[in-house]
Amino acid sequence: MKSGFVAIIGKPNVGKSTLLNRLAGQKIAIVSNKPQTTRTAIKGIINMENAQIIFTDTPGIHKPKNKLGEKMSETIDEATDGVDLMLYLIEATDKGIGTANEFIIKKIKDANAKAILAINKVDLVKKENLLSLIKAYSEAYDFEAIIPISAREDDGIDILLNKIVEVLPEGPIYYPEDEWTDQTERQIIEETIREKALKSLEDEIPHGIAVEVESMKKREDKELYDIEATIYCEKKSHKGIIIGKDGAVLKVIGERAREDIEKMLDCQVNLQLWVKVKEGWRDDEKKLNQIFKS
Ligand SMILES: Nc1nc2c(ncn2[C@@H]2O[C@H](COP(=O)(O)OP(=O)(O)OP(=O)(O)O)[C@@H](O)[C@H]2O)c(=O)[nH]1
Ligand SMILES: [Mg+2]
Repeated sequence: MKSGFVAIIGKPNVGKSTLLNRLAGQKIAIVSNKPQTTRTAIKGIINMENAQIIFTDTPGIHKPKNKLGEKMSETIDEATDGVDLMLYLIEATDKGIGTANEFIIKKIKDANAKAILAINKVDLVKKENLLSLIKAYSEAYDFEAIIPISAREDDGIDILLNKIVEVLPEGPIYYPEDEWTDQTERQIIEETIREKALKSLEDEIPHGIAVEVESMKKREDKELYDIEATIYCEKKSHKGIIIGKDGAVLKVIGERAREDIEKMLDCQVNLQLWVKVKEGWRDDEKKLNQIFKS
């Protein structure tokens, strides 16, 4: 039996959460085309015949601009501390290593950790374009393997998974087999709503959004959950945009979120969304502690 802890790390938007979901064969972490989608460390546990792997999806590594960013950085440090393996993700479209990835390589070097490099989004480039990237990275660190993949198109994932199992040590089963994440139902619902908001909004608004489930109750007379949640934003002008003309934008966010939540709970859902302004929450310790459960 092989087992161990694997941290998925890399720059924002490279496809870490998409990869976690693909490896697990189910949606665990939210995904969007906006950088800094993931804010906390999210575990995804997968059980194979001969292995249990505990993956942790982490926020994209970037220079913090506020307390939220600082918390995200701390989260990455905690999530990578003492893991058996770093699964380091870069994009196939990169032209070279670049300063942000040099910083990440230094982190891996300092931790003296085992690391596999996965070059994601190979669906966007010709295979021969990968050669120079592979050369540059193999000179930068002694990776256990460098594996081109497409998390979205399900290319190279089996090869990657086999390599991960190969590298992991012999070990016990750490989690019961029916446990697949460390997120609570409430957190998954909050993240689902945030994902739909990210997909419906542009510019700087998505970065300033936080979601909180206020109440969640199952009706006694009916197979139905009543869920109330608040979307926090940072400015009054943002509130108007999130709600949209005649409530149109909020309606779409709510409908899309409700569909996903119904699938997860396997039950009908009545979802009520509110939008509130909380200026500067990204520098507000109390709000951040709520998100980061500390
Ligand atoms: N073309 C292509 N796009 C991909 C692939 N994997 C992920 N994406 C897209 O890349 C974007 C970012 O994906 P995420 O999984 O949210 O990236 P992330 O690294 O978790 O991002 P952060 O949480 O912000 O750090 C999304 O639009 C994905 O659909 C891939 O293999 N090919
Ligand atoms: Mg992510």
